[in-house]
Amino acid sequence: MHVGVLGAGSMGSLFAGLLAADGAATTLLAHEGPHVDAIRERGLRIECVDGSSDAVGVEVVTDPAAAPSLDAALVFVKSHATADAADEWRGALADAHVATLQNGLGNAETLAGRFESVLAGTTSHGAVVADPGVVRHAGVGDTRLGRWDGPTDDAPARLAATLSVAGIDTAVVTDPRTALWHKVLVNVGINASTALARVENGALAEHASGSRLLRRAVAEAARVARAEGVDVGDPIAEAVTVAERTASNVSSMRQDVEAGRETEIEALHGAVVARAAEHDLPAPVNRTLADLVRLAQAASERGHP
Ligand code: KPL
Repeated sequence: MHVGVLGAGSMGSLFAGLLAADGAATTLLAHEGPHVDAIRERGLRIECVDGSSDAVGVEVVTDPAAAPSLDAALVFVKSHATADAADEWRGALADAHVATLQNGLGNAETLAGRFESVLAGTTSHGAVVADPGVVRHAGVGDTRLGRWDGPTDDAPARLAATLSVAGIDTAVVTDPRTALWHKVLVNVGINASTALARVENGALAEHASGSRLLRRAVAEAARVARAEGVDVGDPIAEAVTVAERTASNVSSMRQDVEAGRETEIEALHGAVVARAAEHDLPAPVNRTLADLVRLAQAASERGHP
């Protein structure tokens, strides 16, 4: 199975590196930049969770017209870039099973409007691009994926097997929408608060104020998920467990705010607030967190730390 990985951010780099290290046919589809230059020159260095590190050769393609024929594509661009990336790489992805493992709501719908075969799921691995050409695997997590749209076939099972063999344990789920909501509820509990307070994930489990924020944001968003018919289980316990398990992680939203990049706020709290309005539900905590992140993002885009 030839797998394309769309997006050379932390998670795209990690997945492409682990697949390539396992010998799987892998192509990273990305934009030019210092990270891609370094991968071409020196390979991709993966700093593993056990402290070891290895450089692996990864094929990188930056020109959509030069992309090889792909059996599957893992979409890892930031959620706000999904539509543009899908349009840009449409030809390369047209015959592939296109799988989103991105954060947030709405990515699978965006892809399903463009491709025949769409899979969706979640991953809770922690990763960070530590330097150009270097990805640090900050924490081992779970990956789940299942069929979102298209024919019922063994594509999810085949992609899950390819990932699992490469050390990315992946389970096939029959209801990726529920898996996505579970991850969204964890993310709304952790991402905005850690980005705004500039703390590591564990602070939300350790400090009473962090814990209150997490609980309120998750409880509010969970009411929206339930209004959409999703069985969310005990989302507060789940978010607290993830905050504890990823205690030393710098959340992806904090990484984005600190790097002056656009965050995934619209696909997380923004989407929760919009869907809450559709169900006539209040969402003041998520609305406030969203506005604060938008403000922080706007300031950091203008160069104010
Ligand atoms: O997914 C994450 C993120 O940072 O986006 C969590 C689970 C919060 C881990 O950092």
